[in-house]
Amino acid sequence: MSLKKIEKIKKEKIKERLPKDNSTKRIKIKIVGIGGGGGNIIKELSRKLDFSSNKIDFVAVNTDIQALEALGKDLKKVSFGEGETRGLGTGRDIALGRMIAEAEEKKIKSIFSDAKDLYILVASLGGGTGTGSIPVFSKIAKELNLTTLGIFTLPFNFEGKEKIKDSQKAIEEAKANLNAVLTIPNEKIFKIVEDDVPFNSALDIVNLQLAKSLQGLLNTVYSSGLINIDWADIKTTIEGVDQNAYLNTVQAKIGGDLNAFTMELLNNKLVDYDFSRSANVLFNIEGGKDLSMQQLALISEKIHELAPEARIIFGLTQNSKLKNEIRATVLATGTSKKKEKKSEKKKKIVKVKKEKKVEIKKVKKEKPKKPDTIEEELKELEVEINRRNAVEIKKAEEDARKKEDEEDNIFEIPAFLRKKK
Ligand SMILES: Nc1nc2c(ncn2[C@@H]2O[C@H](COP(=O)(O)OP(=O)(O)OP(=O)(O)O)[C@@H](O)[C@H]2O)c(=O)[nH]1
Ligand SMILES: [Mg+2]
Repeated sequence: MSLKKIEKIKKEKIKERLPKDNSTKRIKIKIVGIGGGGGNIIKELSRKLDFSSNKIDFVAVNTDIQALEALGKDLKKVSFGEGETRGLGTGRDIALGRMIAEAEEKKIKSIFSDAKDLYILVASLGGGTGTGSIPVFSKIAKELNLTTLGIFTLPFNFEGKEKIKDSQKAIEEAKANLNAVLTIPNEKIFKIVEDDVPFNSALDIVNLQLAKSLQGLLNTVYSSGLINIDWADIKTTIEGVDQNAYLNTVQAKIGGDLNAFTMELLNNKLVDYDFSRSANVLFNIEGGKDLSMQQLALISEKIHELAPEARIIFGLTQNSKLKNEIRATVLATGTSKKKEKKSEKKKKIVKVKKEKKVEIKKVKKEKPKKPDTIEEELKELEVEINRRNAVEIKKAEEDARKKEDEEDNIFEIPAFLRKKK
């Protein structure tokens, strides 16, 4: 066989291995920045991420026209509630922000009308526009059956407890209508920088870190890997409702301590998330030609050890730009069911105990005394019957709890052993 022919066969073989419909290239994403902080973050993202090939659309939404203009010409902008705020922002009025978003339903629907695969909502909470709008955006996204990821920052502690509470409330409401939500308390910045860092630089560091992680995630879908992660994998990871999310990207020189590298990957200090309770973990490793399966296996084992309940999806991508370096990205979501069940059970027990305490107090109040009349004697008899009923109810509840525990134990046994039992 001639050399030319061998080359031709080689090329055909490589072609065969690539995804036929080129599906990884067709994923369309829109990132919507809401309010001042949301706009700043997507500006940082648009600088970092490649959107020249129309893969990612950015749009900034605000009630503050000056803030929108400060984002430059390249970002698409939508102004909200000009009639109400005269383009000056809500002045941290959450109720006003919400009212405006509700009145701008048409504009929100039009932002969502371009049939993207994934819509990412980004806002810094604590002000009026972002905090008031995210529950409205989320509700409309759910009605339109879109796949969504929320990325929200919480205010610094020094901005006041009230603001943090209002922001958390808005996140809870939005989360019920989004697939997954990544929460970054701005306060966590102090875990990675000195306390005396200027306010604006602190915000920039948070924004930059977030941009890096999102870049890592999008790299995993946009480049076809040796072991390929595609849109379906990401969709599986974020699908569901009311889930917390975790995202991180780290890069290091090859030959270093891979264990420490993995620990850093799984410990993004800015994100509010309990990794050990992950239900889904997706991770991708990028590296040069010398990327090995062993590295993949080691990271995978560590993830399994730290998040034993998680379903793990992994990918391996060769990236010729990474010379002597390795980069890993992880996206995790959810709360593993088993632990959730246990915590729910705990809550139930606390509730039953509380009810019991009230019952006991009631019974104690009814001190026995000698009946004078037949009516009083009958009343006493009734109390006695009720007391017995309470004892019977308590016993029935205890039996039910025991049964529940037994059932739980059965589920801890793997399926094939359960059958035997
Ligand atoms: N991480 C991060 N947080 C920011 C940024 N800008 C503001 N924040 C935080 O977000 C909170 C809300 O500020 P804005 O985003 O300006 O508020 P808004 O949604 O525009 O609302 P109003 O201006 O009150 O209508 C602030 O209290 C800060 O904690 C930013 O660029 N990055
Ligand atoms: Mg503002």
